Amino acid sequence: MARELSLRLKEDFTYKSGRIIGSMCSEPHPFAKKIFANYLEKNLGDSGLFPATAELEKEAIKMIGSLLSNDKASGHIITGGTEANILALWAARKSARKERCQVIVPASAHCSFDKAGELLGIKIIRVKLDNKFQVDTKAVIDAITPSTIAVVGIAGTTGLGVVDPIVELSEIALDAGLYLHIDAAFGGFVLPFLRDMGNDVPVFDFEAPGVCSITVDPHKMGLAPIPAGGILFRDEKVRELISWNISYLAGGEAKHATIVGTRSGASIIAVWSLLKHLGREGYDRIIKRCMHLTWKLADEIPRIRGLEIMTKPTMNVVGLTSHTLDIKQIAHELRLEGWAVALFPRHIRIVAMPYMQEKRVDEFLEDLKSVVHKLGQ
Ligand code: 0PR
Repeated sequence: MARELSLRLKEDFTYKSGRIIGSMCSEPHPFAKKIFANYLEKNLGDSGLFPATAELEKEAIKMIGSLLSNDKASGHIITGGTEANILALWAARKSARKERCQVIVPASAHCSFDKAGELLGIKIIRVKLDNKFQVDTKAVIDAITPSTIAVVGIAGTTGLGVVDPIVELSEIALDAGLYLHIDAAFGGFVLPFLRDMGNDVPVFDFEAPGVCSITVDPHKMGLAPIPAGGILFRDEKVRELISWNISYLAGGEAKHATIVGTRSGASIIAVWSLLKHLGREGYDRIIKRCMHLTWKLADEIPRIRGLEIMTKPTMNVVGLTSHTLDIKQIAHELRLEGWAVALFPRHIRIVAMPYMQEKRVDEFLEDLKSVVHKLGQ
């Protein structure tokens, strides 16, 4: 079977190859992989059977909460950023108790907000960005109507890793009595460590008083095995809004505040262990390496004639674009060379993930140069 599987799975990309250069997911940390494999039977859908695992989830949330300036946060390790964003809008809708609901999101918001909108019957209003690709806060204010229940800010956009002006959004939300959710699915495991290293990181988390919940995914920059998303609510009261009592379980009565019922305890144990194992210093070291590669890419790309970067990177995401060449063609040629880049409408996204080696980044830059040269002829 091992041989058959290796043959059948040959066509898949691997992170080890260093060829996946545009993804926000990563090869899980080897330590977390081992832990994960040991606890596959744990199910937090029936937490009464696994109270010790449930306790580790509380501790993991507390650890992540303290990275985000709130060790009183309440929440769950769930399937991913999509589930987290849906849960946040669900909590917002419950707290607003309105018939017609609208949520204001930046134009750069991840498509999971559109999924949430359809599922929850909420109209998603996308507002424009400014010239730094941050949400235009004046446009947010202008978009508020009596049906608005929430505002979303992003700390690490999907396309460019940009952080919205969260303090301003917090003031707007508090003034208007609106729920504020921050999508830090990617940036939540980057920004606290950039701050540790003395970088000037604007407030993006629970330190801003209007923030009610944050999405933060261990399976992106946290290096945890999939599935491991995270939803953190400011306190237990917000989580309670979407909590369901299940009375008949084998483990006794339990409360679910997640979309799924049966859910992986192994994910949670892996996240808890990895947070303890790496500690802040471990993550600091990883982010430092990623940023070194990011600066290399951001320096080298504009040196290639015809190419430029969309904006100075805030975190380990680089947007490559061109005024003279078609980026679709560049992405196509790079793919033919075996590079898995992400293609957005106006740019190609490169993410300097922890598994990437400098050698591979140099090879990528060489191939990029050749592709651009060929297309420019
Ligand atoms: N929020 C942000 C800011 C994201 O970038 C992503 C995923 C999510 C939420 C959703 O996270 P999950 O995939 O864990 O549910 N962005 C990833 C990326 O851009 C993966 C992705 C891409 C997921 C497209 C879904 C999708 O339709 O690589």
